Amino acid sequence: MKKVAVVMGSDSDFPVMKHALEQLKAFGIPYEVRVISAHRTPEEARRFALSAWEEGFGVIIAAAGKAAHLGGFLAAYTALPVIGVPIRSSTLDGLDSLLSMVQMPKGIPVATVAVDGADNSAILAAQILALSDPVLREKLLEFKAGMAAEVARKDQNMQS
Ligand code: RP5
Repeated sequence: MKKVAVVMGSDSDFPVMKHALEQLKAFGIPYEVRVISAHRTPEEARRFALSAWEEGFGVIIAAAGKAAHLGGFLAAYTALPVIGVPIRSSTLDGLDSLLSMVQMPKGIPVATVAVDGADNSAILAAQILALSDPVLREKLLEFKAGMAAEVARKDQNMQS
């Protein structure tokens, strides 16, 4: 199975992004975690993105806050799908990160999830990898069935 790269702009993003790691672990997806900054370590960001495909990654998850250019920066250098997680790390409550990530110009998409949406970034990565992995597809279907059962249980509780 291809690996997922979970890249964050700062270790201060980790408390949010650990939820993505937990979700990937639950699906049995191999991953690597890196702290790489588009602004503070641009050379390393470029090197990482240029070699990510050959390194065996299938999806890149990029988390960053404030002027959150990491996802777009990596996407500029790779044909891998890049999922962006805007982090709520400034006085603007994450709206700055969201707009920096989601408003990519034509040709360089970053599949942006909600502010601090780490779980969904991992689930979306799993869905991309499942296109060529029937076992992972089964796990995703089980995951969805589990969510449906949980809602049904809550519905039942409301009625009793
Ligand atoms: C962004 O700036 C990081 O992704 C982080 O969300 C934010 C603050 O970084 P630190 O100053 O805490 O390292 O680049």
